[in-house]
Amino acid sequence: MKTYQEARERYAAFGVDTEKAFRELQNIKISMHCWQGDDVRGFLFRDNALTGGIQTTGNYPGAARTPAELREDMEKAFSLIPGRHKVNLHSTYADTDEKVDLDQLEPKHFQSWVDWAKERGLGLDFNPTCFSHPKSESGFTLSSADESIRNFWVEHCRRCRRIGEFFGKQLGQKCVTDVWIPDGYKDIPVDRFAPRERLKESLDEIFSEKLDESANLDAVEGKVFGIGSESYVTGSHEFYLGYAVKNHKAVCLDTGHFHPTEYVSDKISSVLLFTDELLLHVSRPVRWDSDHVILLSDELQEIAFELIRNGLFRRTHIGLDFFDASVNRVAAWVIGMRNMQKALLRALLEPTQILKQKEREGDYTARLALLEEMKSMPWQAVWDEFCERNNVPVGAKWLDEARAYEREVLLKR
Ligand code: RNT
Ligand code: ZN
Repeated sequence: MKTYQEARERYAAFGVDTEKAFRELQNIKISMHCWQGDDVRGFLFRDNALTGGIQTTGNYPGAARTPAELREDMEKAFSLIPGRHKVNLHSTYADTDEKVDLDQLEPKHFQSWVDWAKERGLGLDFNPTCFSHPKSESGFTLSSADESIRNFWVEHCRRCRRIGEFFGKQLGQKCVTDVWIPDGYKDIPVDRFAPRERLKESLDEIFSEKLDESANLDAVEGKVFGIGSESYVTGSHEFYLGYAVKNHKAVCLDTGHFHPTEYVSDKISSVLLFTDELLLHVSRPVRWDSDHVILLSDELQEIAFELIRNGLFRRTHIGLDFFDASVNRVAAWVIGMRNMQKALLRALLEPTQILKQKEREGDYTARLALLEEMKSMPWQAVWDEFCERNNVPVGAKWLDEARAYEREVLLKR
């Protein structure tokens, strides 16, 4: 493309090699969360309401009802997204006719997912599902004061790790198994210590089993509050940061899980100084942890800069986490995945060495001027070229394909 050649030359003038950026971007996998496809319902307990203080709103037609439909939808999305990626599963997305509860799950209940992932060259990530279940109704799971409840969830998480390890071994790429629990109090508690002490004990039990670290990576995800846990969340960020540093686990930073004036982009460099690997749940909070589809926003861009500028992407697992039921679900995936990639590409096209040097020299004028000039460099032409080379639609053309799929498949459900 002529515009690409021009863009290539303009970047080259700053010492940036667009071809190298392509090679880097091609190798960055993003974990596409299955739960956008069916509003976090899963297949094990179709009648259970979504609980745990998270919520989907909207009733856009066409949500997947079976594992086969969900896979078909994700395949459609992947056909519109450049590169080869991973799929993030929750335990309730098991594909089985057996009536199994969460404390009985085994790798075999996910065999069809593994077969599919193998066939498509996809990786898999995994999550225990400590919500939307009668045993989480009290609002407490791993930090419950009720021993039998706590044991149930410990057993669930132990099994999930084994399933994660199975994924990793079968697919020859590490599975990230992320523990998030909704536990917390609506109103101000008297004892903030005891639930956290119990959560620590539960995690110690869960992680006591040694698994193959090249196949499974444990991550722990905190948050500041949820619906129904406005005053206290057992698994806070500080709790998990401490736990992860001490026990060599990965922290999961979800971009919707902090006070609205905090930026996850500013946390990455600190967290990765004291932990080996990081998991990101890229989401978009609107006034609360609303899990809107991610935009190509300033903060998404800043996160991408943080990952690229110091090579931290090599120790970071990028996953998406949003669930919007008011728009076409396949489109939601495509918009989110492509936005994440666009942000990474823009970061890869930055003349970072020049900027760092200006900063070291204290030339903040040049730093500011160049950063602003970079915003109007022709990165779009480079992105289009990347899409073309990956045989996926350039520009808004993907929407026509998503619409055709909606007419032919989704609206007939
Ligand atoms: C909830 C957490 C968690 C979930 C998924 C479905 O606040 O972000 O990651 O969104 O497990
Ligand atoms: Zn999350």
